[in-house]
Amino acid sequence: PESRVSRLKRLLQSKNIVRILEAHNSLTGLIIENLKLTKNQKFLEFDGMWSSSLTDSAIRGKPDNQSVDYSTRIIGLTEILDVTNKPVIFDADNGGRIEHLPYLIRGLERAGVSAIVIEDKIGLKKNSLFKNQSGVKQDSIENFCKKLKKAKESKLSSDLFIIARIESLILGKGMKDAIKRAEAYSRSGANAILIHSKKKNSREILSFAKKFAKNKYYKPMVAIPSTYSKIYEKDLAKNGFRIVIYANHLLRAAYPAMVDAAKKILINQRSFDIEKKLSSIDEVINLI
Ligand code: SPV
Ligand code: MG
Repeated sequence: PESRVSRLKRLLQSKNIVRILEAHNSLTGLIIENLKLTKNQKFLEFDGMWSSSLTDSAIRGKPDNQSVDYSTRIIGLTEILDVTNKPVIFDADNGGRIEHLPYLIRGLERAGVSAIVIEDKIGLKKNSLFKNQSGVKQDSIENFCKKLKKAKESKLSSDLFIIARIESLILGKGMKDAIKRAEAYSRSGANAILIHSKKKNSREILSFAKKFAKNKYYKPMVAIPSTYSKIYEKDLAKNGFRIVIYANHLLRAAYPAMVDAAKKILINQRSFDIEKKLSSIDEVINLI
């Protein structure tokens, strides 16, 4: 676990931008661990995994509102860690109550997580990509900074990253508020700043990046381009983003494929018709 904790920091020292993909179970962890390609003589792979509250909830058929508790998520995470070596960034929602935070941080650190993302929302959690954000509240800057400091004090390893996630743009609080928070969170010890946006294009996120890159308290920035997915990694990197998280894509790829297979078996009342679209049994056996 200790060497895995340090791996993200080492990757950030050696790469322009660190490429992270969502893993919601051991099988998806193995895909991320093993997939290696070359394109135009360039070697390509994912650098690590995102443990997403959304997909961890979805695979359990529950809403992304912390109905799935941390203990359950850590059991799933441990299964992924059992069969992989790449670093993991854990989506900790708002980190829960400040009094409980040290135990969450220590538990995740002991498991081998490299970075923990804590977001500045309070109250019943709603996924940030939901259209209707009514009733969602943002924490005060003062309170959230206390949380960040507590998280920082609780960890043992200096290499474990505490990433502060700003929801100002999601909640319509504006760019000024986002920058003010980024500066405050950075000063409170966040190792990186995740600025979230659900705009269809990257204008908003790049406008934030341009401003924060010039700030005296600049820290590496993290992007989750789920809605503004046209942006290339190189353009994120150019603007000061050091980590890109593809937060839900393996689940979104698997779900329609599974529904389609189930439908075809039902319609044809046999499975022969979908054989061509399936992995062979051999492929599955050899994978594990
Ligand atoms: C997640 O993957 O659970 C995230 C990213 O927190 S988002 O769904 O965009 O809020
Ligand atoms: Mg989440």
